[in-house]
Amino acid sequence: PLVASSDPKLAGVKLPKGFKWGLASSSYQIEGAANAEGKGPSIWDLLSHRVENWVADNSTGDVLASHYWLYKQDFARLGALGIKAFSPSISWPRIFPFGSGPVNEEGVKHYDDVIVEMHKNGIRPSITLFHWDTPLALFHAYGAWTSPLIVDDFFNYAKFIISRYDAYVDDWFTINEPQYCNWQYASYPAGTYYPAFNGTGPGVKARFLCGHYTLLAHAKVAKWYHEEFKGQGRITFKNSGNYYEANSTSEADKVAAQRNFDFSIGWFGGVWSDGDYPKSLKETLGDLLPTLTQEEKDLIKGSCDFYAIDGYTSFSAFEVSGGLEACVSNRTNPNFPDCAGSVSVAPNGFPVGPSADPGVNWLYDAPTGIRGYLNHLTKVLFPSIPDIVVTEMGFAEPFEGEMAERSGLQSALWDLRRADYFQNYLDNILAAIVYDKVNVTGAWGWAIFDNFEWASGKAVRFGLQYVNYTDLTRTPKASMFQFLNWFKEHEDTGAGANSTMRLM
Ligand code: PNW
Repeated sequence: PLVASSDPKLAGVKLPKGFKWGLASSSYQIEGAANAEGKGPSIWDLLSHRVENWVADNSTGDVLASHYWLYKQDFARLGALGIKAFSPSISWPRIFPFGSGPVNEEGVKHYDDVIVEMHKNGIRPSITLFHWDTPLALFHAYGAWTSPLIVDDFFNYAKFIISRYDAYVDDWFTINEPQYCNWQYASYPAGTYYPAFNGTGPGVKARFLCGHYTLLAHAKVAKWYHEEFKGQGRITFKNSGNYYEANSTSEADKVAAQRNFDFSIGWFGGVWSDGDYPKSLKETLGDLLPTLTQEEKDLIKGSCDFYAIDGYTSFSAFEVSGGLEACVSNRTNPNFPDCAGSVSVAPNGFPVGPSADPGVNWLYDAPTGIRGYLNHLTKVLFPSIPDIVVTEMGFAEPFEGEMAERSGLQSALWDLRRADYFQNYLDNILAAIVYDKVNVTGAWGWAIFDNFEWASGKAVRFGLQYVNYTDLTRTPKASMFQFLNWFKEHEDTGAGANSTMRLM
């Protein structure tokens, strides 16, 4: 390997048999072809085109890597590299240009062929149904995710896709990261993300309505999948969550760490307990948080077959300035409603990575954080989780300008920081499995190649392959080989008892 392992004792130690691994991305971030073959607009077409500075470099998803046109060569290359699983998302407005109503047959034919081509190249699909590209028509019609009407529109779309492709798909992810109903991401204020509503005070309500109907939409699809359709695969949603370590041993910092968990993954954690929202959310939000009926709680409870965590990095949590009490009693406090401070600094003195975003430094190369998180999630936060999959992990490079100064393409391909990130994250996932007995059954790298990084546009690159946005060539980076070599060393291919070395 290019980069040394963080734990030499893990050399040659095997993953559990059947461990699922591959690369991921999402429709709006890679497809391009934004107006092609009958696709309707999504909120991201509007935001990137019509709202000034929504995207830092003013780029749009119109062309990008043009995966919509180049998927055949993308899958041929993936297959040739030996990657056996890919997790894309399907664009809802390509299937239903108005969000509901008439089906766009050209879009359907496209995804038919995408699934066929993946299988032809030995690549197993795990598919996300919604990765933030809300059909614009639904936003205009009723405010999309802030309205109960979205539940049935999503349900109909999901039923259509799952009925058609279930036999060819391993895992269904209904929703990507419902946490972004409320969270701040990049330079936007909280809530401007896929609900595309923001605001403080009463505006917070829209963010929690968004979470509410997202969760109910997921749960309705999952119930149908299990009880009526009796699907052959597994279904869940992807959580956005980072690991929070209390910044000190003080009680206030410990409370802050727990509040950070509550307001991120805890918000949707009722799946693993009684179906309800956490007490801290109810107490702090009061009338801003919708109430779940007993029937709804029963629907939510148990609606995921496994836990999916997009766990990129670690944060230090600390008491918010002015104290918790003052913050929770003032709805216009900028820290409301979580009222817990956190900064993404590598908790144990790990190297600081380049910023992922022009507004917020959130992504640090803190590999032991993922081991701590996997333990905390399955042993402390949600002990009823049967197994856990890291559905996204990855590392961003500096911006184009900065990269050009560091000699452009050469440094982009020789991405040793990202290679180091994957080597050490994967080692720590393996350590969680073999040393701590956490039942981790899969890990996905983000991203298949450089893609549209939302508010950062094309300037922040997460790919294991470099995309030249002028001639659309793709080139594997050093991190791709590091990633592949890691799995070559640790995958249990079942080639006979003697080839399987176990640590304990
Ligand atoms: C995920 N954070 O978002 C999304 O699912 C992807 O679409 C995105 O490209 C990828 O991660 C990289 O950013 C996140 O601030 C964005 O902790 C921000 C955070 C986490 C996940």
